[in-house]
Amino acid sequence: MNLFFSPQTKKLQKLSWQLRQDLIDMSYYAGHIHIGGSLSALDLILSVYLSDIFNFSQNKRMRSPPVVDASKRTDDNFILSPGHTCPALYVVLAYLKYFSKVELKNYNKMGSILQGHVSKDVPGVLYSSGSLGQGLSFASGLALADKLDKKSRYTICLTSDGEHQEGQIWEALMFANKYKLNKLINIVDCNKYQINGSTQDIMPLDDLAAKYIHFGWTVKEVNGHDFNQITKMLKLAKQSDRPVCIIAHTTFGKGISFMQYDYNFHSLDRLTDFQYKKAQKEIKNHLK
Ligand SMILES: Cc1ncc(C[n+]2csc(CCOP(=O)(O)OP(=O)(O)O)c2C)c(N)n1
Repeated sequence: MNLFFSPQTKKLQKLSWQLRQDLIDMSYYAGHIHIGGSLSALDLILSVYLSDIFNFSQNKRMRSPPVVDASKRTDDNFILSPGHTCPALYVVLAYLKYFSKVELKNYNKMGSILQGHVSKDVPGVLYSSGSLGQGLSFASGLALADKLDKKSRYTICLTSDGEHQEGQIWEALMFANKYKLNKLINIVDCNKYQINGSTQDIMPLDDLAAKYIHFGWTVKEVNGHDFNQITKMLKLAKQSDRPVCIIAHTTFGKGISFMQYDYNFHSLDRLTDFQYKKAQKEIKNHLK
């Protein structure tokens, strides 16, 4: 057990619970939402954006519109491949003031910029998705372009375990290996569940680390809710001479007792009053 928590780790831990509260509010006020995977992915996205390991300084303020011209962008790239877990990205971007936090309560409602799958119409988002398995290919293309342009930018992609059932993921692995895309980091949110069951029952990934190693990638494994571990691995990932896969072992529905390990919470239409109060109480206990 690691008993040392740096001030930065403590800050991220507190923020993680505060943003979990935002996700729960969205699940109560907003439209249909994919919550199980959003709660598992949150700490990974938080670490990418708020650990000062990567550069996301250019587009931070609402008053400066995001720079979309690739030749002028200086920020690192973040690609969310499983587009249905966009609520986790949106609460982080709202915290960083890419857009107003008020918008979160309109999530997935008619007319809102925040629709149910990630969209590059949202300030700070580079890639729209919903069809699983494609984000890593897009990220590999960005990483190759930066390599050819001799840019020092990193491309961080977040993929889910369920989407590793898509063949295109394995094409991207070969491509990234062929072009030695050492500034490409794929974080796999291994929460072990998907839309209608456990990943193990539906299509087992077996030894995912061994598979990535055979495809020529550097592989690290972490507890995907331990900020010390995640940030340490992200720092190490920047030193690799190959593409890096960080297999993050996460908890589906992390933090809300009745959602954890229950694939029925892959998505939901709205939390009931009882569920909302229970979830709020559980989060408050962590913020005391
Ligand atoms: C190509 C494609 N096939 C099927 C779907 C339908 N689908 C949406 S989410 C999902 C489960 C994906 O697994 P995972 O991302 O691990 O789910 P989570 O952990 O968020 O529950 C599926 C099959 C899709 N969006 N795209």
